[in-house]
Amino acid sequence: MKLTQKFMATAATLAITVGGAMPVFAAEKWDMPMAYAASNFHSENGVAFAECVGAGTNGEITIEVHAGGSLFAGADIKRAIQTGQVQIGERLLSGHQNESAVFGFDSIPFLAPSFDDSEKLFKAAKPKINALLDEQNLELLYAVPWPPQGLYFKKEVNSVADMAGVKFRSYNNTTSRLAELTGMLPVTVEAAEISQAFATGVAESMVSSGATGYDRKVWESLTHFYEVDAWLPRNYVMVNQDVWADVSDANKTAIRACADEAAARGLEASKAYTQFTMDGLAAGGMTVQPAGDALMGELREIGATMTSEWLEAAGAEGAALVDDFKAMQ
Ligand code: PCA
Repeated sequence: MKLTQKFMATAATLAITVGGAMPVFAAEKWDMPMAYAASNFHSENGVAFAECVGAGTNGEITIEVHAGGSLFAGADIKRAIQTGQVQIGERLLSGHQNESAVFGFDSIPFLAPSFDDSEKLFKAAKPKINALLDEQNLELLYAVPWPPQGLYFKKEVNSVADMAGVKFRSYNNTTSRLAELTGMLPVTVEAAEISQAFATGVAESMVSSGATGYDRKVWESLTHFYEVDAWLPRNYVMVNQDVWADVSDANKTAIRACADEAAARGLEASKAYTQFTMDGLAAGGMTVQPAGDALMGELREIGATMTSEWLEAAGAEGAALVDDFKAMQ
């Protein structure tokens, strides 16, 4: 907690204690930036989590969700939590592979392409992720996967050769690398900005879930969505550890219970949103279909290259995580 916040909280407690007969805890308000559209299931889940925390802590901690990157853009949310600019927030951790390659464990092509596999992979990774976040003054509350990742284009694509020179919107190192290996031109754009990027021609392709294309109405600019089931990256809700240390044990228990509920509810929502949003893309006029065999074969080869590159970058920790996951199969 920042000193000013601490001072204000203490002052409020004193005022309440002096003013009334019974000492009462000062109510604390936490700001929770989220990067994606308010209508997206992650954001709706965050709002339900916030309501649960308000009720579970008897109003001692209330959380205000700021969706759509309105308080901090996605890339800035993690640092904002670490440094105490906000108390809590949600971030796609694979966007921080420059800090540790291990953060990219959920974006390895074809390693864990289903919801079941993704849960197992997360279970294998959780101790390592928690240890890394601990070093960064962050406490993980819950994580929810995006639906499986597929490829968006504004033309029919049947092979990697068809992708040459296409401007490709990326959201982390892995997606930029995918662009390079397929001869495309990566440009990093936040999800909140993609409609504009596609409309203005800054980008003309991306790898993402049906969910993000649906949220951003990409059928206004793009024509094809190919189901690839490449990986299921996760959003992580994290709290600043100094803030967390000041939370009473009873409230910690209440917040953890809300977080567990949010993880389960978010997973189910992600599953349900998968088909719903692909249907929505088709209703918007897009061709939605599985990638063809020839394209899938080429993508799998590229995936193998990306897997060995990740294993090299993530070292023994990465290898152990993948082994732990494989042992669960
Ligand atoms: N949507 C996010 C990350 C993964 C996804 O499905 C995005 O495109 O930014």
